[in-house]
Amino acid sequence: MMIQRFVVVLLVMVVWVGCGEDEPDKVKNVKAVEVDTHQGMVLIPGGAITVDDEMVNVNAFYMDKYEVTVGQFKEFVKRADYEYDLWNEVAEYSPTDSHPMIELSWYDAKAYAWWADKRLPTEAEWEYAARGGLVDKRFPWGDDQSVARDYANYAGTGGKDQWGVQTAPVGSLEPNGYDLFDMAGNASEWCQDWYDEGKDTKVLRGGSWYLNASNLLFVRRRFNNPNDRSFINGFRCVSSN
Ligand SMILES: [Ca+2]
Repeated sequence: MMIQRFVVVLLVMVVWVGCGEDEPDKVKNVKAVEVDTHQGMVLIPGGAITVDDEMVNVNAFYMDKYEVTVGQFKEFVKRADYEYDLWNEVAEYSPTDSHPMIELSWYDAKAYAWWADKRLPTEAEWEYAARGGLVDKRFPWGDDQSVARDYANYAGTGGKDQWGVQTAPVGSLEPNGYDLFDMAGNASEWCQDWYDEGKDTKVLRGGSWYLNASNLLFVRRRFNNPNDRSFINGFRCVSSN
């Protein structure tokens, strides 16, 4: 009599363990899979730009039209089993799923971007996109500070800016020349680059709902320790493919 052999097939779940340089350690699940990876993004043409006194050539890339929202980040935390528990703090200034995600570190932003198969913009990419095709202007819409509240939620209220002590739902104000919303004001946006040579702080751009109009100027570059989670800092993603 033949001895029947039972072959046990083990289905092994492949879990990323952070072996690649761009894979955040805390992301425990697989990446999001979208049919159209450029959904909600706009194509930014390449070109040259001078940032922090350095001329940089920027290749064409896609950028999120809107800041990453609370709803999108919740979806990431749930599906990627990501460790995050500051939802009460988030709700204080970004009360609905349509508001920009805030209270997140550079590492949190980086983890989301990796999961979404995107990345954080370099500072040059961020500013090139924020300029919206205009040359040598002070703000994303031009030089006229008197119309700032048409384009930006910053400290105080007036005109289209109806948000005094909180972020506005993303896309509430006018877009720039590349159809990007909130490149000035609302959440400050984490960039990929280090701000300082000692690599202690990361670049943040775009001013914020909490800061005054002068922070919307391109010359105003902000920075924070990448571990800081602040009520004014958020992000958006880009993609090169
Ligand atoms: Ca405001």
